[in-house]
Amino acid sequence: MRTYDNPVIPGFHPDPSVCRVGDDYYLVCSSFEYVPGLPLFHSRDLVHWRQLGNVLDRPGQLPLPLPGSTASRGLYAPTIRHHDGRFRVICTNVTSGGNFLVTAERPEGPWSDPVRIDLPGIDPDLAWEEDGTCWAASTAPDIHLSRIDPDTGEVLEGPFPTWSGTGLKWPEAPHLYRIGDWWYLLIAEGGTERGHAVSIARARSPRGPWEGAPANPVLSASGTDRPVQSTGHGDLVTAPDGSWWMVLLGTRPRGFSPNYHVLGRETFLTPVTWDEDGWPVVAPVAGRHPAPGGAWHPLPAPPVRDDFDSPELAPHWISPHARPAGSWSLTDPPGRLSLTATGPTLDRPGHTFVGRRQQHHDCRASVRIDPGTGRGGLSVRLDEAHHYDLEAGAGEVRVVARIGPLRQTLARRPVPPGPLTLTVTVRTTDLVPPSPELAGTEPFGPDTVACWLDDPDTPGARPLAELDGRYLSTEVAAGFTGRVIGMYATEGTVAFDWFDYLPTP
Ligand code: 6LW
Repeated sequence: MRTYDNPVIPGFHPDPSVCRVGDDYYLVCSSFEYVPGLPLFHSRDLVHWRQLGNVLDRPGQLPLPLPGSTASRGLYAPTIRHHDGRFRVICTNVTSGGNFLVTAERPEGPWSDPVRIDLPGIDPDLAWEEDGTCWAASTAPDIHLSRIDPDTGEVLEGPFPTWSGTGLKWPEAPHLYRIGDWWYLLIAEGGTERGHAVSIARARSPRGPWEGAPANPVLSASGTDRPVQSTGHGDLVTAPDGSWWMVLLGTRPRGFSPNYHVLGRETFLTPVTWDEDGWPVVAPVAGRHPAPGGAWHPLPAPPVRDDFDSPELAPHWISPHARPAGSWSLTDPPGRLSLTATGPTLDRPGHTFVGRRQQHHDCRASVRIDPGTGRGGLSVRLDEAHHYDLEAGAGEVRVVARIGPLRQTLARRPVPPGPLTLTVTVRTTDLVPPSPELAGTEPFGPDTVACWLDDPDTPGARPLAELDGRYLSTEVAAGFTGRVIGMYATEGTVAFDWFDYLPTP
């Protein structure tokens, strides 16, 4: 039997929302403080996803830099729908401006400038009645419904409170669907951490009265030892064969008690069936499931190397807070990514950084860098207060760890002028006990981040430093994002000839 592996979109890709148009599925995720904003994916089978672009990909769609933006602020929980021949994405910029809607004829864009909508709270959703009446749900902090004009953003009625779950904390992430003779209201509750759950209610009209499912919550990993935890924030979709599916977020904690997760909240897929009373039965999320029937469209593995020979940066390259013109170039000289420092430290917003999500627990990233007279390198980051940096400049390479209020240089090695290869390897096994006294005890996990100047494959090669991955986990740093590995400049201009990222066995 054909199977698929979860997560279907690994790495920090939370709050997935999906729609189907014919045989094609489109999915968007939250992007928080990173730009470009709202990654948009395409699939023909719900399992294999390719990033088409980003919904908010040009100045003018967002106030940039996101004013006052700090880690895990910015863009939260979009919903994507296709109605009347147009794609619509509704989302919240929690840093400035609140709720807004953008539209496009084609998912590749161009997406419109945002239309502001005065909805309360976060996690907005869109649904239409057959006569064209448009409903927007949002979380404020309970679930509210408003009747809106999606073209002008005008609120025509409401907001009024509606069904808000079974009493678990943080009812949020509403999605309203017309299915058969019922309206269903799917929500998340329990908080986005280990208590996360999905619950559902139904009514004959969006105005209620709502009746909760007897089996609520219909999905939760809470209190289990399943490898996928924190499951919630689901969105439903049907396949052309009539089968039902839920995309949702989950985490993959690792290590000894307590567990840590380092890749953020990822996008998972799980099958849904309906019981005889018309309630959905959501399969607990596993690492592997029987695949959807029908179409099957595997994609080639993404290239390991980006040579920076294209005229544009690929859509998976993201930057925290802003990527101002003048801070980066693919043409000066051509075939390289040149980064020019906009701030002197990775410890505060306003620095120059271009990275990609770490998507695998075991992986390797390398760059060929010419620091010239500048300073820059390769960094694994969760936010400004949690990052490990392998940095070249002023005739040396050094490893710097920033963990909360602490910043320490762990290793230095003199190097001759000219290009260098810097490598970071991440391995699941924690080889570094937190202190010598604990050597030989259980691995504390979740992983080890090693920084190399020498080729790790050379026999006898040793890393400059090995760091405990727990400090780059959500459990330590808090927040809604995950690890990003990237190139940066903190002084002058630094040129990158290529960047390699590969999952390792
Ligand atoms: C999002 C909320 C949530 O707005 O976390 O897991 C918040 N769910 O619905 C940020 O992702």
